[in-house]
Amino acid sequence: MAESGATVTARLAAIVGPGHVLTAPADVEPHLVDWRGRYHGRALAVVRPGTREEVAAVVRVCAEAGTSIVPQGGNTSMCGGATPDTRGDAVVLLLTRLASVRAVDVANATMTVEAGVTLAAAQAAAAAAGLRLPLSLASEGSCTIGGNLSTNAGGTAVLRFGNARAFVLGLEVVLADGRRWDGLSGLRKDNTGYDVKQWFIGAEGTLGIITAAVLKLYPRPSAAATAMVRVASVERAVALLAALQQALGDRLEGFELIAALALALAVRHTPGAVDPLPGAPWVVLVEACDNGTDAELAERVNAALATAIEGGIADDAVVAQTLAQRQALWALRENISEAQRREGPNIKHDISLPVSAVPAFIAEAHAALTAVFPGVRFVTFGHLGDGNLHYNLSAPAGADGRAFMDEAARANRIVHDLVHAHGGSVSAEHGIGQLKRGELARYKTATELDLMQKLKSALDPANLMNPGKVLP
Ligand code: FAD
Ligand code: 2HG
Ligand code: ZN
Repeated sequence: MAESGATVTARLAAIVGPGHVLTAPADVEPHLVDWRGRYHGRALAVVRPGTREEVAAVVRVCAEAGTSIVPQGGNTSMCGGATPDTRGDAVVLLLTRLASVRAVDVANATMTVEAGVTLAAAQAAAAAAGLRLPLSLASEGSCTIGGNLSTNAGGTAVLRFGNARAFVLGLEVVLADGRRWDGLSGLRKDNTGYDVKQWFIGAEGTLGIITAAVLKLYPRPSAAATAMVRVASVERAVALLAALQQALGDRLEGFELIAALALALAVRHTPGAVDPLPGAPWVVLVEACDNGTDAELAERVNAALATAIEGGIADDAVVAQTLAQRQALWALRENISEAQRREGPNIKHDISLPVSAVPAFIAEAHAALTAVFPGVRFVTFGHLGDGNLHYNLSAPAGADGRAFMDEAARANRIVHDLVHAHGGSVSAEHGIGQLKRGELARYKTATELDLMQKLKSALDPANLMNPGKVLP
């Protein structure tokens, strides 16, 4: 017979201490709603284990009681991945007390971090040891390593360093039955059979709980340069990417496209901000890093941009002269999500395409959406260097934003069918969560879905790990 909720919470309190089993509505509430405010769930309790042993013991109790578990880190998911459903019988497993950097191995250029360490804290720990963790997201002050790995997060330096997956050398996981797998290897080479850690990266908590990871670190560059470049069209932005890759090689770390409307929203909602290139239809934010001096790198970037302007690829550019100016340019880019949230609800599309297909996709999607939703506003921005756009839609000016959200399914169909037709993906970096399960059913092959389902059944036969997420 299933245990009562009260029995389960009492058993959990015996493991983590009563102060770490939250049931009071005011304590639980922030963990039941997602960052975008799209989903609102219920839960038996929010449980906050403080060690990997406690995580394992909590999972064992839940497995015995048939209680499902929703892992949560910083709760910054863009697709409701860390929000429980409305049944109210799951526990939210909050990992934020697993917050220690266990070790930094400078000679091996690795760090061992627990799942609840924020990305910003992990970056700071690497920097304190003279190294660099170049995974970078606007949410880095609150998102956690466990969440980053579980979503295989992307961000603004993927062009050079890859997604979160690329940083992982080892993983420590609590399995659905409560067993612990210690795979905290710091090896760059290890071909001893299946690469088990990969199963849990990007699994969004549906296969097990990540409790710690060994991450690859990089040397710290001594010079950085940031520029904002005005381009007349997306075609020109794509041409600029090729030109800067040719001119700067590996020094090019970030290449972010921003449409006029997205930039205007960021300017409006960023205190003290000014538009550096007023009237530009599109801008590109360029980030370059190198050894040597800032002045040498700035000269190289300036030369590359001058050539692009002379060649008619770009129209104008501002190159930051100081750290404060670099930060101001990046603040505009990083504040777009928050600015768009303040403007009201929006329909997000986190899509990726071959870079070469981006201009045609944008033209076709613009025409198709405008025909169905006259006046729809395109808040397009994203990581063009990776072919990843945040192709976000806001309601026409003056229209009811909530009513517009009711059109999400129709808008998604137009956008995602076009993405699929161009050989793209309907989730580039944010994952599936509960937002895109239906889309997965539509765009994945039956064979791929069957393999995913088989892995899920093998690792979580009772379907207790983050049920209702990812799999259709
Ligand atoms: P949560 O939101 O708490 O959880 C995310 C998923 O991982 C859920 O499915 C959850 O169940 C699971 N999970 C969490 N911890 C664990 C664990 N220890 N073990 C197993 N499963 C776990 N994303 C990008 O990729 N690129 C960006 O540039 C980017 N920018 C953002 C900017 C803003 C302003 C915001 C709000 C979000 C942004 N995101 C971005 C999305 C989000 O920050 C990332 O998905 C991030 O990786 C989530 O981390 P988190 O700790 O908040 O995870
Ligand atoms: C970013 O790149 C994030 O800023 C968020 O991935 C994108 O808000 C969004 O749609
Ligand atoms: Zn992004």
